[in-house]
Amino acid sequence: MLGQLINGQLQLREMHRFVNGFTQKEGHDCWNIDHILEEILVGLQKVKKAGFEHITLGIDTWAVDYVLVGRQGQRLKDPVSYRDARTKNAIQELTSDLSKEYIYQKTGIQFLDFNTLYQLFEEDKDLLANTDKILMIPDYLGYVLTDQAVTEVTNASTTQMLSLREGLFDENLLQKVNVNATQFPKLVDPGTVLGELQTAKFPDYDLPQAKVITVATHDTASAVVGTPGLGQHWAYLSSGTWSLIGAELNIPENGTLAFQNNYTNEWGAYGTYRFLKNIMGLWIIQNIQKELHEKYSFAQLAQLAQQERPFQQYIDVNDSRFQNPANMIQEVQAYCRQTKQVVPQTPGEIAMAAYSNLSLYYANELQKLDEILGSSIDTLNIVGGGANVSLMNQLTANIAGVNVEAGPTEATAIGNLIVQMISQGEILNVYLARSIIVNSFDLKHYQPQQDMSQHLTQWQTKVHKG
Ligand code: LFR
Repeated sequence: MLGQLINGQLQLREMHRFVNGFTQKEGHDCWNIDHILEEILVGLQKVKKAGFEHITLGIDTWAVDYVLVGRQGQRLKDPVSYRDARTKNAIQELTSDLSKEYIYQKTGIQFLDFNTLYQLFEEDKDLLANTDKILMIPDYLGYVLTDQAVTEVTNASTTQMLSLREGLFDENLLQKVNVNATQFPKLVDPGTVLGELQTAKFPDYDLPQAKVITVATHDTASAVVGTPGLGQHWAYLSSGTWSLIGAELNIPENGTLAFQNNYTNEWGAYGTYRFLKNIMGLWIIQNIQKELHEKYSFAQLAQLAQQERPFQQYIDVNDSRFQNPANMIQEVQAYCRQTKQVVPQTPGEIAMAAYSNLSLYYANELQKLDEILGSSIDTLNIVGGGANVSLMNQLTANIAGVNVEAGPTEATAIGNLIVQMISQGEILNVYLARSIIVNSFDLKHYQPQQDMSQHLTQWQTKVHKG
């Protein structure tokens, strides 16, 4: 994504897009990281062809996954996806002698079985002993492009191994998973210059001169930077493969209520914290769409759903059975059958079941946020691809009784660009950046139209007792 500030407006131009996914390799779901690298180079080549010979570049990706690098700078194995089943029992095993309370007190990070902590716990010990560097995915990509290695904090915080108080890796936790702090390159904040793109390393590509900036490399951290929340009472929902719902805090909140509700304090750009919860998100819809042989676009699926009645079944979309099922449609249907509810059959019914239950979950978490933070959130800013689904935006407004501001859909790319622009002195700070976003993109407003809170109460009684 190419971004430029022209007459005080942020302009985006999509230069290249590619599909990313994991495939089975030696019994594990692995990412094809070389493919990602090649596609980045193709994208950069297109940027140069479009006439941009000097650029800055920022890379963000999903979190928690990593690459093990050996002493000669070589990759020791393909990175395993966090959706791989290897960590299924890891939380239980690891916390049998290091309590959950201790880990949460230390890190403030939610318990997700795929956190880096549990992934490393399942790694081969000899391999770890031969590992020179443990690099988070965007740090690895930056390393290959520039030969410079760092550990960027927004992403590193999702390892569940950083100490909230000291701001460093916690030795106790590292020891538990047989790694030590020297295997992580130095911790840096978003906005740090990483180095120059080593064009000579990639002779097959005609590349621009690029200064690589370490941005908020966790995609969700970038998305929050790119969310134009105004005033004091807004929450965000970064709605993509995952739905991340929460608030931006200046002081972390890792008290008992936050712990009991498994809220996370991931580190954000500019000294903030992402106090949020992971919800299964559009992953459910993405799988449904694929299983329908991509016969319908996402927009068409939403249209079909719109013709159905919402709340025909109450589903816990965060049930781990939906994390990586062999077949999502069958999994949703089996859930409904087992809980003695109407089984959705048509594409529209299945999509509506997913959308309406995602909206119920969002509304539930807005209540939780108010309860934990003592806040009264009146506006939910929805960004990411999910902001295009008006059906869900309106349902969420109706169930939660809040205003929904939808957009921009490319908040992650925008947040990435903003950190680059701030680091280069093109934009003064994140507050100004957010007002630039409001002036640059069409945002849609949704107000509650019909009180649907009774469905939340029923869902809470039937599905989500916590
Ligand atoms: C979103 C995201 C979430 C993280 C999950 C796994 O893309 O980065 O924030 O919990 O993916 O990395």
